[in-house]
Amino acid sequence: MSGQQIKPGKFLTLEGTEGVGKTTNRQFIQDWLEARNIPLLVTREPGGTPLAEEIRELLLQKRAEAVDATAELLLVFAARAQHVNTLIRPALAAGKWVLCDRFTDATYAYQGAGRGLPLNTIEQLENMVQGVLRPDLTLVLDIEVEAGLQRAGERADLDRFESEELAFFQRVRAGYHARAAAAPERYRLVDAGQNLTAVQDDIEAILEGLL
Ligand code: T5A
Repeated sequence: MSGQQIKPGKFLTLEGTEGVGKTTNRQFIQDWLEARNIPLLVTREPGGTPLAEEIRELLLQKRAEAVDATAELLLVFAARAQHVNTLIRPALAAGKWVLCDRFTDATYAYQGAGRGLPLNTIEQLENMVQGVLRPDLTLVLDIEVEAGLQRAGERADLDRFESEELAFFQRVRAGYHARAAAAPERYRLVDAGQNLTAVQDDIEAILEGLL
């Protein structure tokens, strides 16, 4: 089942480093698509189902014990397997569009570029968990790492990822750039350092192109 691609709906993902504005713009995209009567599931990773949300808590919680990078990777994909097979795939098969706040590109960026795990290991897990399922379009919101962290830091207590050092997020950002450059047909880079109106004008132009 996991190898099958039954996908009348479109699968859109939102990516970027910390505080780049994914949540803010996810709402904008949701409103834009719903105003055009597109049946839509909005979800996020890690998470999206009760079990996957519990795994999200495990991943984000700050803890005294150092978290092994491979353990982190496997938790991310355990959550994703549940999410893909019980929520995303059925929604796409029913003709809905799916808008997901982060997906496997985040794993390549955070666990791959950020933590330094081999990209081919991530690819193997991606194939195992998703079969041939890949997003149709990925918006990478891009901003200087420091500016994004400042936006995120203004809000709440920092989680385990947000507490990483600057160099980690610079590797993550470079990881996103590399993914986008390698497959320009699937990725759209949006300058998220602009004011919100300008960011959303850019996103709207991309969505119009998609329709
Ligand atoms: N993770 C995830 C992995 O390591 N591997 C994986 O495979 C996956 C899927 C949680 C963590 O999980 C890790 C990566 C993450 O560290 P998350 O909750 O999606 O993932 O990540 P966060 O980046 O922490 O999400 P946030 O909700 O903190 O940030 P957002 O959604 O990017 O930012 P948002 O929209 O809340 O905006 C932040 C602030 O900036 C303002 C907003 O109003 C808000 O106050 N803002 C702007 N201000 C000025 N101009 C603009 N253009 C603005 N846009 C937003």
